Amino acid sequence: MSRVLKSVSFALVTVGLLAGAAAAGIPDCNLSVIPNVIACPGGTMPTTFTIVSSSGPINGATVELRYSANGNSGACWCTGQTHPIISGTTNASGQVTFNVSGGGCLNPATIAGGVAVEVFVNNIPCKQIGQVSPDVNSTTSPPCQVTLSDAVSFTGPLSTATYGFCYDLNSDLTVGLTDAVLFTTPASTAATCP
Ligand SMILES: [Ca+2]
Repeated sequence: MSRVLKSVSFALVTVGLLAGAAAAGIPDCNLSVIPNVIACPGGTMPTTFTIVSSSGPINGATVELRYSANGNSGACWCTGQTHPIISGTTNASGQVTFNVSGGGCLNPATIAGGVAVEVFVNNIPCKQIGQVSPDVNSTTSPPCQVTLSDAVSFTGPLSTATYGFCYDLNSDLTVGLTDAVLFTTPASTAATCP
């Protein structure tokens, strides 16, 4: 290989490495796993996102749930729960877990303005999501609580496996046994704000 060719190939490798390094911190929002966030009175239901770039999990990324004005006012917030922006940091597996303490279903398809929650990763807008909650019939002021009326609302969709945005607690686009299992503990313990 001539000296010129060596120089060119070295330069190309360098450019390639730099591009890879830059891409490593930029989220691939389609490859990342970002379900609807679950709010539960007392914050006992975790929601985990997995943030990846084209070269794998992103460690140490700042992930923010930014509630729109209508999302913020439409939810129930337990006292002490930070909002309308809730922030977390990914671990080495690219995972960040939120335990939102509150209630209310925020469906982007029915909320005024069409935006409930925007997910930002390192200040990059990544995805618009909604919020689900076992406290589906929520008030907009604490104490948020899972009560009989919530159980009554969940019973129909769960027993007939009928899809509804607010009853799909695990964001798999179906309503079924997994959602029923998730609903059981907050319902049976009448989850409420601390
Ligand atoms: Ca489901």
